[in-house]
Amino acid sequence: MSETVQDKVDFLVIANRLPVDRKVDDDGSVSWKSSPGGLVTALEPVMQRKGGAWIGWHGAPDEVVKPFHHDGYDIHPVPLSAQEVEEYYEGFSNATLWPLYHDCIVEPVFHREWWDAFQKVNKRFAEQAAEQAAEGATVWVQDYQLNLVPKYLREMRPDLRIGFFLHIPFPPIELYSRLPWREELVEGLLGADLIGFQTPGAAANFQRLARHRPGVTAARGRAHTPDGRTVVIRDFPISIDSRGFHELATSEKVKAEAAKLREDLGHPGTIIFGVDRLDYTKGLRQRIRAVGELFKEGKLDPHEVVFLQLATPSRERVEEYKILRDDINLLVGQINSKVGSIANRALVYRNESVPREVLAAMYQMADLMLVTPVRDGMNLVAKEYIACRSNDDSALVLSEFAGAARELKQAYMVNPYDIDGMKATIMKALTDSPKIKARKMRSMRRQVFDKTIDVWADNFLTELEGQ
Ligand code: GDG
Repeated sequence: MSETVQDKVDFLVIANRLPVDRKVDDDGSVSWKSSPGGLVTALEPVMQRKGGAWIGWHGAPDEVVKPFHHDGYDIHPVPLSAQEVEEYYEGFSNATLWPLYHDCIVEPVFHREWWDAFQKVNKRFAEQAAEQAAEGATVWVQDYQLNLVPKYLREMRPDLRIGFFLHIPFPPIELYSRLPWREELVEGLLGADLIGFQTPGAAANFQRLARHRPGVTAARGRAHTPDGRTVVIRDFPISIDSRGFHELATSEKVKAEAAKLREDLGHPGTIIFGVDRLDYTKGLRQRIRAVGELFKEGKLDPHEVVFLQLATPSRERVEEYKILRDDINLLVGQINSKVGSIANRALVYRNESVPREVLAAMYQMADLMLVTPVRDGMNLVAKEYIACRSNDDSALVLSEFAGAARELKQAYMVNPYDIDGMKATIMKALTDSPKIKARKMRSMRRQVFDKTIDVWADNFLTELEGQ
């Protein structure tokens, strides 16, 4: 395959961020490294097969970066000014849509300037795609930051097949209706041929909303638009590269890392683990409170049990995230000052991001995994734990408000708002017989190894291209 950027391509992915990170070497030379997430792993082979391109922001405000070829496909960086990052990304995407789509856990902020920037940037992404797409190409738009792209792109290039996948939940109509620009956003999505959601519930919420548009009829997963098009509305639960994670977690290097980590934690009999972006949707406050109380009440012994919570820094310039960071620091301090000792902390809290190998080691060594979001589109952490942890004497405590709860039915389910209920379930998960736990783990493993990220991508693209 040629190393130069192609004029037109048959397959395009549009996402807020590119799948690569810039690396500046000591001599000042610039190179790009794949940022290996599940999405990139799933889509790379498809793009290579079809000769595709990825359109997205490169991460540096006020900088224009030329298109380049990377690992078998083209990269088209979309420039954003510092003000656009503030208004389109931190503002409208992460302080308006993110809380609104997560059931208004925190109050969404509505600013007209943010909305203007959101439209402008979405148009820029659409224009870039319209330029790069060959006649009849397939374009796959990712996530809420690009909610308006399907409509803009359809107007520019009616010949394209346009798919949209929403990685986060879609709220009920009563909450969605608060949005001053609700009509425009629904229209935005209806520009697609296929709109994918994480769960049937999210798809149903959108279908109900679409039905309210003048001239639109929508039923049984299909919306018919006034311009005579049919839009398919369906759930496609996302997954992970299960085998990749499993191989990594069972490699000698990662096993050694796990042994070292366990030693660093003072060789506890039981390790409870949680890992999340530091986000108010992830239920960290409730989870830490529940485990803290179990320690304080003596139901968990800090000489025996350690709770390791990793919270990856996220969206640190958005106000609500600053508040959350301070709250969690305080809560952790309060718990550790009452239980355990300096040498023997009950709660080990790390507000940092770790390399993939270290994360795999943590999954591998965790006897009990806590995944307790108050709202989550899917939650990949739950699936990653199941793929990585090879010991059958293990348990996953999972929030019923995570999309993953629909598939990982054998998990110990909790309502994260019910602190007492969560405490009781954690104790049950720790004390159930090895036989019960093994049965649950095996059943969840079957699910996670059966329904992988490739299956997700194949299902979506087959539906989109087969129409
Ligand atoms: C959105 C939706 C949906 C976390 N800390 C580290 C690290 N991670 C990785 C995990 C996992 C990913 O980040 C987090 O994925 P989640 O699915 O849990 O959550 P969101 O970031 O909110 O993702 C969500 C997802 O999109 C996909 O559609 O499931 O519902 O909200 O992969 O492993 N990775 C490394 N170090 C860390 O410290 N290397």
